[in-house]
Amino acid sequence: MGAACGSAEYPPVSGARPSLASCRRRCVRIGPIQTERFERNAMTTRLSSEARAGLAEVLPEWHQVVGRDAIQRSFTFHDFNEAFGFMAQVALKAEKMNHHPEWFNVYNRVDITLSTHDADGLTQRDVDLALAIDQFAGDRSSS
Ligand code: HBI
Repeated sequence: MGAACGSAEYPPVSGARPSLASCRRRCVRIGPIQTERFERNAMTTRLSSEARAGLAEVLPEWHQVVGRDAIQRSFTFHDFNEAFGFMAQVALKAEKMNHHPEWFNVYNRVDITLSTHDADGLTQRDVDLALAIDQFAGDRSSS
């Protein structure tokens, strides 16, 4: 079955979405508690096996951490200034998302591990943050 507004599925299954009108009707009827629950589910529902199968394509530079449900990528910049500028961008984005990286920096190197602690594993939030991080790194970094 497709994801209804307020369902545990995140992201909703494409092609099987309810109409916007029916979604609005439900949300109006159920109210903000349901919306909050949807947000909570998005944060704490671990990635499905289908989503995991697509990870290598969506995030080719990220690797699965051995022995842990987390992904990791290392970045190398020209110097500390560039590495720290990148970290500042990531920090602002992370704070906005209320989703924070585990990271290590020495001089021009930044190692980032992503996992959702509240879910004890990978969620869509990690994928979203990893995509944003890749954009910040752009061509400035080699892996
Ligand atoms: N960051 N990576 C990550 N995982 C979390 O579960 C998380 C977070 N930042 C804030 C956050 N959770 C809050 O919801 C509180 O649990 C601190």
